[in-house]
Amino acid sequence: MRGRFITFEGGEGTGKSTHATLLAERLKSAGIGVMLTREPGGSPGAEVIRHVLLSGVAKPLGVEAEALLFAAARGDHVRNTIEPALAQGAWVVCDRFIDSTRVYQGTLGRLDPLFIRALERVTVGDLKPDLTFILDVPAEVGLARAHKRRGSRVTDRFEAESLAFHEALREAYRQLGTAEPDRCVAIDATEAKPVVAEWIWRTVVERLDPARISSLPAGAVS
Ligand code: T5A
Repeated sequence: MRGRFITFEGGEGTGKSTHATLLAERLKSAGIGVMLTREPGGSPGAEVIRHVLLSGVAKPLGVEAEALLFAAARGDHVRNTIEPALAQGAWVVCDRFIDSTRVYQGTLGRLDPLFIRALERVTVGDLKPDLTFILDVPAEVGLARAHKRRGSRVTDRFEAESLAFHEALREAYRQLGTAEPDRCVAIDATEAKPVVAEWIWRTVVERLDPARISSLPAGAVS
């Protein structure tokens, strides 16, 4: 049986990595095979492109070129990590995916939606997340969390954008969630981690019924 595909989206420091990791652990405890991965990155080729993008060296090339680089990384990630894992029956939990390009390069970068859709067609084809969590916190809260976690390390390419940019990002994610309610669930991530984790778990149980998978006879998930 093919696995399920869950993605985490939201602005900087909203808790995506934290909750993707907690969900992956909980699914494993429930007896489900899990692949925890991230974008940009998640495959050896895509991790190289991640470095180019987050260091900011590609910024002078323009937003269109950055979108092409995110797409190149995504294509490699889908082919070499996500698709093989789903085909083997694992559930894939991914920190960022297509919605990040839609919001950062599409809405905020003002790239033509037709161009963004064309990139999606080439990189992901028919692959769509079964469930997407959009973690929502005020921009200043997310940035403060990201800064605290980063410590003395250098701010990355997108963290360094203005507060107005991050507020617009939050609004763009809200609109995206409203536009696709069957796939996207917005989560108030200002609450304490255990509370947020429990909301996420309940949503997964309601929408994707992991108990049904883990109760299949051994060998049925492969
Ligand atoms: N990008 C990416 C694009 O522009 N286009 C694309 O197509 C793609 C795929 C990726 C960057 O690339 C851009 C978007 C990004 O700018 P990244 O380093 O992967 O860069 O950065 P982010 O994805 O933004 O990840 P962050 O690490 O900044 O944020 P997270 O993952 O949302 O936050 P997390 O979990 O690391 O938490 C941050 C801190 O807050 C604490 C955590 O313990 C941690 O210390 N925290 C909480 N504290 C209090 N209460 C809670 N509920 C908390 N939850 C977490």
